Amino acid sequence: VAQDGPPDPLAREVLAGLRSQPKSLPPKLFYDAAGSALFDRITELPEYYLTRAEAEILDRHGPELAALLGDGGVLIEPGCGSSVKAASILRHLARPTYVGLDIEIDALTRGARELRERVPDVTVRSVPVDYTAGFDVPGLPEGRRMAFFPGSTIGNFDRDDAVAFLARLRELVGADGVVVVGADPWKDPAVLRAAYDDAAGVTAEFNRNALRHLVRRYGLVLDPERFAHEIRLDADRRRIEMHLVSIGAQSWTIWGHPVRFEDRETIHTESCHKWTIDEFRALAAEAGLRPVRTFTDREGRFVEHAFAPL
Ligand code: AVJ
Repeated sequence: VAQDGPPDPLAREVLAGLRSQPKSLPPKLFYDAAGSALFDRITELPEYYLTRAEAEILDRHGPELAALLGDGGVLIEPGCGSSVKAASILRHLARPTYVGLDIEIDALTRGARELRERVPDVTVRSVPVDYTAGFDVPGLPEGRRMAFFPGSTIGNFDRDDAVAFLARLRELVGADGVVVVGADPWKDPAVLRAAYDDAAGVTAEFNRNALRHLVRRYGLVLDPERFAHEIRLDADRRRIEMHLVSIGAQSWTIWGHPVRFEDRETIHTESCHKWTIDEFRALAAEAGLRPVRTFTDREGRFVEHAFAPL
């Protein structure tokens, strides 16, 4: 089996990342069922302020966001996360449609069920697609469109890719559409570091789950325990990087290809960009979007941006 080369597109991406210099893995690898459960635990950690701050914003400003979409509107969420977030907008509307895009069918099904419980009036469509690989969504119903990309997931993209992704969302919603994006701005490095290197070690487990996922999904022979969780802050690039650091030198054979690690060599598993409000607006402008509303939580830790096509 292992000698046959990478069996699917994800495996090809994994192999390419591990054979490049520096080594990397795509952050979507975190999110099998176990990783999604770990992420849910992260959102409840005292140090991880993002989810609570955004929930406060959506709770308080849900009606205003809903007004930007309007009754009968279509909310499209790439990578459907917690249905609570979409519900905080949709519950203020009559006859809304929700369209979830996700690679993990389980996440889609669970999200759809939970959303129907929270918003009885909603029509739910699920589209199984890897949105990071580009997408089009055929047969969308009539009505104004809002693309909804909460949680600071936009931060996983490098700047150029974030611009390209926002431009795609702008096209998806059309001239009278709205693009709503949650973004976590740069702040005190100690606060950022703690949020990504929590005392209970949940984020470390989440990071290692990228490798555990590979072991479970493809039967690869490697030991996730021989990698340590490491966070790097890069203030100039406005980002936090997650790495897995090799403990000692090691060699694996992955789908017939040798992959060698020197002692302390790292796999870059995620970047989380932290653009300030102005930086993010400048980035969105390059994607052909202009700010219409900007909401923050009371402590100013998190930002929900609403944009319209220029
Ligand atoms: C799901 C991408 C928003 O960047 O904060 C949490 C992922 N990584 N802890 C983030 C994550 C480490 C999270 N996003």
